[in-house]
Amino acid sequence: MLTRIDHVGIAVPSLSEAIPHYEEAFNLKCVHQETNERQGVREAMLLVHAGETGGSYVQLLEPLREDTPVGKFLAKRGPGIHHIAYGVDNIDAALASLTVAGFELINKTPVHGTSNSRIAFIHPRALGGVLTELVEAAAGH
Ligand code: V0V
Ligand code: CO
Repeated sequence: MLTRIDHVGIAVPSLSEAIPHYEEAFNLKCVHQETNERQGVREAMLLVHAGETGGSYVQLLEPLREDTPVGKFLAKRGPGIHHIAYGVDNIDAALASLTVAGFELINKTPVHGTSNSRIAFIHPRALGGVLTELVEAAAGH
């Protein structure tokens, strides 16, 4: 079902500070930035590896407001790893099979993700405290 680790999502208070920090630490390049109103974040994608089945990235996440998933996370836990995202070829099929297996999905149908990907979250309660995202990249990504 899974094709790669697509990204590791990291909650940060400030993208403008975190982006150059990561770029300098690991010689990474920030290849995309986007505001996602529905998810309540501004995010930056730093390319780690451009693989055959799609890239792997560090995703830095700055909350748009306090009352958002990342805003609440920062207030409760402080900066750190927020979620892990796995690539899938067919997110509809992946969600159908997880539903049959009884996993608690936050998104029963895919929603808009970075660079026009289709994404869905699985509740951390269902996976040992790890917020998990599935990503079906847009064609050509
Ligand atoms: C909260 N909890 C987490 C967590 N956030 N556990 C692990 N990892 C996280 N990131 C735990 C928290 O410690 C509580 O545990 C419990 O969940 C309820 O916490 P809460 O603060 O009351 O939060 P809720 O219930 O309002 O919301 C938590 C969930 C929410 C996970 C349901 O954050 C959510 O819907 N997340 C999915 C959307 C998202 O994260 N979007 C931002 C990334 P105890 O105390 O009860 O044990 S957007 C993105 O990645 C994009 C756009 C992309 O990749 O393209
Ligand atoms: Co993500």
